[in-house]
Formats: sequence, C-alpha cells, structure tokens
Amino acid sequence: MKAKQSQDKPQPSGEAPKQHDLARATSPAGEHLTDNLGHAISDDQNSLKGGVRGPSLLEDFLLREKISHFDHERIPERVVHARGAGAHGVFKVYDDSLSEVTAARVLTDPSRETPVFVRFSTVAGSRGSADTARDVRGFAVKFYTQEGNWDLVGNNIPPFFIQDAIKFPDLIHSVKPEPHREIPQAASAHDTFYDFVSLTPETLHMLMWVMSDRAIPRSFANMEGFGVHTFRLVNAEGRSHFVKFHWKPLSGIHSLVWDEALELAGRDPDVHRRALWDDIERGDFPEWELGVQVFTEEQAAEFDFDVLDATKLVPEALVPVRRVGKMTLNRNPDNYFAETEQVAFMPTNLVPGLDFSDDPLLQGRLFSYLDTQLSRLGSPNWPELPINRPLARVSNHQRDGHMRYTINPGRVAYEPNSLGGGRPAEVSPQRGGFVSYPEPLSGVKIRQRAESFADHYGQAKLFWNSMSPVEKMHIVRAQQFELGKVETRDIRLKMIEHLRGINPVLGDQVAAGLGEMKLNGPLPTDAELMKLLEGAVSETTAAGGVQKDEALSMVDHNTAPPSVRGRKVALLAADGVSAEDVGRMRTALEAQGALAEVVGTHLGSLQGQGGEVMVDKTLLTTPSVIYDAVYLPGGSASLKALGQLGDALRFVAQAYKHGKAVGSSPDGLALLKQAGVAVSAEQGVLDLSKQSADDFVEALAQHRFWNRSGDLVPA
Ligand code: HDD
Repeated sequence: MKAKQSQDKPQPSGEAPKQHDLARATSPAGEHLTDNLGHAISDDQNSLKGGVRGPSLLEDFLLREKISHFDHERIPERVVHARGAGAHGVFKVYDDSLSEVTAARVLTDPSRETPVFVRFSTVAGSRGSADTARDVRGFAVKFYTQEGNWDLVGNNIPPFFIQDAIKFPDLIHSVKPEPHREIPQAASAHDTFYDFVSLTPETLHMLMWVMSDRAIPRSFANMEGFGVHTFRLVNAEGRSHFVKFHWKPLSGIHSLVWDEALELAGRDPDVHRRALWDDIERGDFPEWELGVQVFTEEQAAEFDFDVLDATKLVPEALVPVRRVGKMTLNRNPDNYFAETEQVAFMPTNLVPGLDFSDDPLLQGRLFSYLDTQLSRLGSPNWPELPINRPLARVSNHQRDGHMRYTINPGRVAYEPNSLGGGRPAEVSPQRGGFVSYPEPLSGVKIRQRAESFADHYGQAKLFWNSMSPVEKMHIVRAQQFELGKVETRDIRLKMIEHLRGINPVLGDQVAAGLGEMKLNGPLPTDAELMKLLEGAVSETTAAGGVQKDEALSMVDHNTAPPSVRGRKVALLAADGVSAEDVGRMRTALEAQGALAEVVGTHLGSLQGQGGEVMVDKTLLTTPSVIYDAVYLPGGSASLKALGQLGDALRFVAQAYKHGKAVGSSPDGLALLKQAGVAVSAEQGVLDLSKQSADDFVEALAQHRFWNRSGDLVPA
C-alpha cells in the first residue's frame, strides 16, 4: 500500500536517503517518562509542595524544567509566508535532454531520485490565519541533491509586485494589518495596500493575478508553481542560457469561488493543509511536472520587455514550456514544528549548473533569506537542523555559535593549513566546485531603474485579454469587493484610473460598483457582466507581440486533461437511503480516482434500504463548500427526511450556486425542486433516471458550470 509508506521508517538509506537521515533525529515515545536529562519521573500530576495545601517549593526541578521549556517553546513566525503546510517527496527528470544547457545533475540524470521537501504558504496572514485568504501562495521546494541543497523558492503566480528588492519592506508593510490597530488579518482589501499599489503602478500586472481566481486555489495540488525570476542554466562548457521554472499540477489548476473561500475561512480554515495531509495519507499523492522555458541572452535582447524585470512573465506563446521531470509528494511530516516550521529556504541554495541573473529583486533576496533565518531560528547553526541539513557532506572551518551540534575534532579551524593536512581542500570546477558564471560586467555605480523596466500596463493587459469571460467577471467582482473596503475615496479613484488604463470596460465596471460612474440602469448581473466583458480586450505592449496567451487561463487551458482525480463528492443521506445506490455511485467515482463521502443526518450508520450505510460526515459539521459535487442517492424515506432539513436544502442550493455538478436519483427530484435547482444536463444538474453514474462523473470532471442562469453566488 502506497499510503503505508508514511509510517514505515526508518527506510533503508538507498531508497529514501533524506527519510533515513531524518530518522536519525526522530525520537519515538519511550517506555518511561523522563525529564529532559533522562531522569525517570514518578509523579507528573503534582508539583512538590510544603504540605499538601502548602506553597510549591523552589527545589522542584521537575516543575521548573517543564514550565520553563513551555515558556520558551515559541519562535518568531516568518515575517512573510508565516502560514504554511509542508510535505516530503521525490523529484526525477525524465531524460538527459537538458544536459545540453545545464551541468546540474538533478536536472539531467534520469537514474536519480532526488528527495524534496515542499512548503506551501500564504503570504500576508499570521500562522493562525485561514488557508483561503485571497493571497499569493508560496511554493518553495528544497531538493536534497547529492551536490548540496537546491531551493526553488517560488510562488503560484509568475510575476511579482515589485521590480527592486528595496521596495519589499514597503510592499509588505502596506499589505500586512495596519500597524495602529492590527486590522485586517490576511487581507489585501484595505487602504494601506491600495495606497501603495495606486502609487506604484509596477504592481498592476501581479495585482490582476491576485484579483483573479488564482489567488483562491481549490487546493495546493491544484496550483501551478513558478520560480518567478529569470535564472541561468550553465552547461559543462560554461555556456549560459536563461531559464524560467514552472510547476504544472497533474490534477489540473482549479480554484474556489470567492463566496466559498469566505465560508471556508470560518467552516474549515485548515482546508488546504488538511487536503494535502489527507491526500498523502490516502496514497493519492499530489504530482507536478517541472517545466522550463529556456532561451538565450540574444533571444531575450529581442523581447520588448526585460527578462530581468520580475513583474513580467515570458509568455508561453513566445517560449513554450518543456516538461522535463516530475515531483511527487508522498510522505507527511512527522512533526510540524521540527519540519514545516523549522525548514529554511534560501534562493542562494544553488548547485553547479545553475546560477542567478541580475534581476534586482532576486539580488535582494540573495541577502534577505540568510538574514531572516538568523532571527527566526536564532543561531547561525540552523543548517544543522535535520530538515535543513544537506545529504551532501558538510566540511568547513565554520565553528561554534549558539546550539552548535556538530563536534569538529582536532586543532585546525582555518585555511590554508598544514597541521590538518590541508583539509578540507577546495574543489576544482571540473570536480564539482561551484563557480559563478563569468558574466562580463561594466557600468557606473547608480541608483536608477532601467528604461527597459518602464512598461507597467502591457502585461496586465495580456493577462486580462487571456481570461475567459467568467474569469474576467471574477476580477471585476474581486476588485469591486477589495476597493469597496478601501475607506479613502481618493485611493479608490486612483485605482479606477489604473484599471481603466488596463481596460476601459474593467475600469468602468469597477467604477460603477463603487458608485463612481452612473450606468443607464441597474448594475449588470454576473451573466450580463460576462457578456459585456467578452469582447473587452486591450492592445498589449511588453508582451513580445502576444495579445492573448491561453496558458494564462484556467478555463481555456489547463495543465492536465479534465479528470476527477482527487475530487470529493458528497452523497446526502438519512435513514432509508438505498445502500445499493450509494454503492453504485461510490464505485463509479472511485474507479476514476474521485472520493465519495456519505454526509448523513447523524454519525455512525444509517438504517439503509438493503443494508447499513456508514456515515463519513454529518450535515451539522460539513458544508457543501468542502465538496466538488453533490449526489442525492435513492430511498424515499431518506429524501423525505432530508427535505425537511434546512441544512440539506442549503447544501444542495449552495453547491448549485457555486457552479458544481449536482446529481439526483428519481427519489431526490422533489428535494432538488425545493432547493430551487432545475434539472439540466448541459448545466450539470443530472437526473440519474435519464443519465448514468458515469455521466455524473463526466460532469464532475468539468469542475464548474458557469452557464447557469442568474447570479451564481452567493447562495
Ligand atoms: Fe520571499 C519567504 C517567495 C520576494 C524575503 N518568500 C518566502 C517564502 C516564499 C517566498 C515561498 C516562504 C518560504 C518558506 O516556506 O519557508 N519571495 C518569494 C518570491 C519572491 C519573493 C517568489 C519574488 C519573486 N522575498 C522576496 C523579496 C524579499 C523576500 C524581494 C526581500 C528582499 N521571503 C523573504 C524573507 C522570507 C521569505 C523575509 C520570510 C521567511 C523566510 O524568508 O524564510 O526572507
């Protein structure tokens, strides 16, 4: 069983080297309770007192040790990306075809299986904030290669907000809760963020992404990942190519709708971390293909945008993505703090065959990550922590510091030395010593933005053009929501002008929602708005002549063929449900890799028609927003009982309003009607007396039905 892998440790080192390495530091519960120095404890219930009702004694070393350790068990949370979830896995390249452009063995040796640890995160919220906030997601991958660690510290959005690292503290201060009253948590919808954005138009391209459904992913497994910056690949002859890294999810890119995201923030704020954990425990391992866009400096010089500008992407229509390998996440951490919290990523972690570019945002990051680990983890010895230590041997003359764990024997801690036999010695580039790419440089010392970074609207237009009507509608609604929360009118007005600069219809519709433009009649409904936006396109600039890039849309294009892999379906049931129908639908769904859960009126088992039916969740604890579709299995007593429950009616109505597939046995049609849901196969509402369970599975694979009439959300 694949899922079992999680518990079976330690693994033999040849099979799972990092797992074996971590097992050396893992301490399962022992037989006897002891203090931190191994003294056995006979009573852990009572402190030592002078008389049973008397004061505690200072002498009580057990009390003092326990309380004192507790007092110090928190470390500072990350200044950004504080909330995250991690998993172990492996990466393998498909073949050696990249060896023409890089000497990195991790990218060229198909016989290698490189262990990885991945941490997904939101950016703005604190550790305890909700998973579904509208925000960028961090997508950080640590490859434990034989040549040392390589960290690809990316996001789920390919451009970045700013061009120069010197603006990063300003950007983050603007989006974090406002400092005088610490409001709002994990939200960009407030004055300081839009004040900064409105005065910093280089943010506009990424703002469009953050207003799109990309910023409310369905799950981590349904997100793309991007290295963002242009990096270098360097081959064995020392020749350099530029590269952009991509992660393409094999279960496709899918998002929530905003109303779902808001409800989930209350109903299950851990929804993403829980899904990652559950998928791995079940053996349904999330997978991504690594993609590369490789291009030469000469090609880059021809583009009408600068590849060193992190607010720009390289359209896939201009340089196609080659899928070169696969990453599989197959093991949950054993301890959140020791692994997910203490893991430390740094863009400076590189291996020979890779190098940086001169992107000024990347250049600043090269300083920031090492620096932040010192205050977060408290000592320069953090690379010795099990989750951070490389599989490659560490040997140098760095010594001492807080919590030094390694014991370096001998009298020599300097280089050059003769007393230590000259060891450890430098390694020549031919034998794997890292050399920086000898990029020719010349220039004057200057604080100035390059002219080639000046276009801030061109790629925002490309993104806008590339959206399907429903995706455009969601951007308009998101911007109406966000700016609707901005209290300073002047900031709202500035933002409307920026949005008009991207597309006049976009700007006008947002303006109308904010009461800054009068329309002839009421505000358009979602369906009307989609019609209006269909032809709303803008002439792009700084996009290599590309007007529309299908790869940017989640609806027009996806990273994997439509499938139901990992989708979750609720089967609503009460006593009297048809056990046969439940079994039939479960079989059809599971055959295609989807998951069926019986959501019942109570826990335990239901007295079903034809046998007992076990309940997975109840209507009280589980809302429709946890699921991708809902099915009403047969059994007239069951459906009659459900029809009298507000929770059940709401469940169905809400799934419908969120555009999800709805299926019903003939017995359930009355309940559908009661919930205001009309049967229509094209609109994903299936009557299973006319259609098969497989048709329902196919509808589920379409993910959402945007063709339903009227406003879809809120339910
Ligand atoms: Fe950053 C964390 C991604 C720009 C400074 N960043 C952090 C994490 C991710 C990113 C995924 C969380 C890693 C983890 O899970 O532990 N950051 C990015 C991307 C950027 C970016 C894709 C732009 C392309 N970051 C950026 C800049 C700076 C930083 C310009 C500073 C100059 N980032 C940090 C940091 C963090 C961090 C303060 C906080 C915690 C940490 O590093 O380890 O150093």
